[in-house]
Amino acid sequence: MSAEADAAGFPLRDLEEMRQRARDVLAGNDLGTMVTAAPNLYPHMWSWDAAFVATGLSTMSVARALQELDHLLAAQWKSGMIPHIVFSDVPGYFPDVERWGTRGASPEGVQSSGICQPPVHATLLRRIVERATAAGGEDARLAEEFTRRTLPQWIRWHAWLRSSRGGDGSGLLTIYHGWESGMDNSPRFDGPYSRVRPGKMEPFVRTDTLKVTDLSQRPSDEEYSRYLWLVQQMADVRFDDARLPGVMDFQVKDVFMSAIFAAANEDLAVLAEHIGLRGDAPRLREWAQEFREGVDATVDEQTGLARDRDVLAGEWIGLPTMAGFAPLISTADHSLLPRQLEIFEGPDWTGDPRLAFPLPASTSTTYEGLKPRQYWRGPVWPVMNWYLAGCLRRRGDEARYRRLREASLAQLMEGHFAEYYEPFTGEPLGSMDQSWTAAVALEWLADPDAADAG
Ligand code: 2M8
Repeated sequence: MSAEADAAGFPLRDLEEMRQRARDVLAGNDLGTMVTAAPNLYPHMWSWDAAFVATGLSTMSVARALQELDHLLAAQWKSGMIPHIVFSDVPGYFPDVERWGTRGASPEGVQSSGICQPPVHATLLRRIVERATAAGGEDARLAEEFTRRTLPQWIRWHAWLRSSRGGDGSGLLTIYHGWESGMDNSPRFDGPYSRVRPGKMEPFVRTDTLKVTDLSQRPSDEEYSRYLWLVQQMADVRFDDARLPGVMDFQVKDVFMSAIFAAANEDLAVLAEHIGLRGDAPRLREWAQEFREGVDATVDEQTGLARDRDVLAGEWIGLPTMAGFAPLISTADHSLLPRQLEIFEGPDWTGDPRLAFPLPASTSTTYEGLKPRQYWRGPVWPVMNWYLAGCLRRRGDEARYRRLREASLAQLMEGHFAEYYEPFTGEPLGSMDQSWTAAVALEWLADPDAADAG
């Protein structure tokens, strides 16, 4: 995997250089108590980014990793919701806290958005705790103290998701904005968004397209006006959970987020047991089971992929996106796995010989709507590769984990730690020095077997 580095140092020379650069990226984005999601495009803390960033930080310092999660938890709303953005004082991101209109709704002294993101936190906290426990000494003590102190907050977060977003017995969580999925403009949401008709609202000026100036890499203006309309609809009811079902133009049962939730409930149960709070575990395991079953029930027998549901239109959304692999994250039904894995490794996904690296793109590479350079409509996302590989490893599938690790490290050798990559050329796209990309690079490298891949 060695290559001649150019004057600017790209591509990287070896894995040791990758480790050093990834550390530099996180250090460069660190404001002290928050690592911003990216240096320029995203100068704040994002909820699911922060969880990935914390695991990356824990490869260097468990104390700093836990501080990151503390910063996120300090923004938790009274309801239990963990907001998707915790704003720093750095200007230049739109929509900012004023546009969100969350003052008064978020906790005193906190500036946040008013929606949530996928609940990967308990899963990644479990990973940090396991790392710290294995290290022993002060790391183990800190991790245990943190878990004991914050467990009630994580449980409140899950309880809020279960009751406000998943209380209808479907075993699926509802999102009211594509931003809540984290896969903002995935074609999964084209149908639901087509029915969002923005009414009268304040004009706005985007800042993202000032930073990523190749417009083909970002969502369109039309998409943004729908995003902003949904923000306004929520602000109009003061982000009151009980009123959202009655007012929101966008309501989707998100299968990928539901699978993440199922897995995270199991992980939170394990954490509760780890600190001796066995009483909380049964309820968390019930939720895990409920959402596992909810995800499994969405699988389309014809395509073998899991589906979202457009609540307002009463329709399944069965497009070939990464969300179709939700059962790989959560299922306990082993009869579903062979087909899912066959598709995952087949010619529409990681087995497509045209790929620069055998890694899953955000939509199938043979999908007619594939946009290989555009955000969640086709590019490969390093953070997702690591998360999915971790799910496979948990199932004992070490061979597939290792293959994904090898391909991911080969991809990241180009050296920019980009937000996402063009699937066929490997071109880095979106933001460079994206924190969660650097964090997962550190995670891949922390695996002792990673040395083999060099
Ligand atoms: C992207 O989303 C934000 C809005 O939340 C944006 O485009 O401004 C998504 O990729 C999301 O998943 C991610 O958490 C965020 C920060 O990396 O950027």
